[in-house]
Amino acid sequence: MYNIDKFMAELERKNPAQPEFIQAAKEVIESVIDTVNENPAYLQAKILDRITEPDRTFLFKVEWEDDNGDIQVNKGFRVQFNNAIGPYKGGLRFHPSVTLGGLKFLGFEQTFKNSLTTLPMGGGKGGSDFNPKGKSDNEIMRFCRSFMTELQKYIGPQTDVPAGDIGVGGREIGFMYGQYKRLRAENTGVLTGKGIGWGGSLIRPEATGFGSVYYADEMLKHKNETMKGKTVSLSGFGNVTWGCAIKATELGAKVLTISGPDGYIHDEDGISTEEKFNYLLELRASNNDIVAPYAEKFPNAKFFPGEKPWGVKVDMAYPCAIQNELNEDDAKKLIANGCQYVVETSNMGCTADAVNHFVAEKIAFGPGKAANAGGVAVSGLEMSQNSMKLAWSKEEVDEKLKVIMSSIHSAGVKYGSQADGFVNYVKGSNIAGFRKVADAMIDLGY
Ligand code: 2IT
Repeated sequence: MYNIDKFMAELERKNPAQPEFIQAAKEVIESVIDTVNENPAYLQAKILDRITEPDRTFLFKVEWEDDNGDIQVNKGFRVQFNNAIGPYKGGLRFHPSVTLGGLKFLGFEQTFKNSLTTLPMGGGKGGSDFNPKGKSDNEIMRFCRSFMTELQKYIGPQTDVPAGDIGVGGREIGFMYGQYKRLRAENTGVLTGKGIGWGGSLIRPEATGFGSVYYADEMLKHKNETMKGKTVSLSGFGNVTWGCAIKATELGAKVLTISGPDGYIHDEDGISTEEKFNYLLELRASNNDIVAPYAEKFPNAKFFPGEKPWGVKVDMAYPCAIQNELNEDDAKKLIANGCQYVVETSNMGCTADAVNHFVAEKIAFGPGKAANAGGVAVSGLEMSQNSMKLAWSKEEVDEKLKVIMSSIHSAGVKYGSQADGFVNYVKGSNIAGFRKVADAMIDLGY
């Protein structure tokens, strides 16, 4: 039998100074501890000890030259967490906050998220402490080239397939894929999130945001509600926020906020037009990492410097920026303002206290590894298309994405429904994601 306090103390001892990894592991273990303790095969297999240890981690040096001709040095990482159900799969994050512990949390989450997608993908994550803010396109290209020169030793279309994450979009994937092809002389689906003209999948850029709204729509349906007329707050302003804003608007909701490291935007008119959606893409492409210019471009909108959007009265909140961006105080503010749905679209966007508060207050809370799985799901569909050497239409990919999000929602309901009808999606999704990986690990031996 596992004793959770003892297990967590030992995990902390073995992984010092990695608070995000411990936070992610604790949430999963709290959800699955009874399932594990009631299953002799899991106990005999020491499954918790094995599932919390990454298969391997790579740390490497990335040297590149800036526009002044000065040499710059960054850290590069790839965490191959678990490949029991398929090749390692997960994004690359370029952000100054990137550390090994942070990527271990993301690789751990990715393992269970990918399991929930129904597709055969293991979990991995990588990236660099490189800060794209203020960099020229040429600097980004030189960095990506140097990063891939080393990373290509550890990845491959059948072993480990990276993609984008914060700071890594189509432009960066292009530079990295180009370098991979130069070095390996092969045309394979070694990365996903590729451009449409060179092996990418339609809907991949939109997929995380679209998927999260499809997931939210399932949560609403489960309570006999619809998106129509709901007010929505989003954080962030990148690719994920963009996809959410488009799909939420299409389903009849009104998106009121976006945010950046500099503060948040409140747009009473709704972030709801083609022009506004496209402006989000411009903000991201500028590499300035700020949202303030939105209020200059659309003067009816207000900019609130240094603040987060969680004080705005809305029916639904979607954190879409970065881990731990929504804390317990924010959760209390949202609930006090009548918010009924929280759709965690960033990875571990809510602190543990915030999540526990939402669940205790019986707010419908969709955890990141379920709600944001649409991105990696369409990455999985991109891999399928690359393997078959064909391309599906927008409609085909979108339909598959909808089916996947609905099945992820159902898995949460199956394992997370309580006697009073409340669905604890955190517990349900963790159990569903965990079981598939754990069962595969047992089948494969050690
Ligand atoms: O967090 C995520 O799921 C991603 N950044 C997408 C990963 C992928 O392989 O598409």
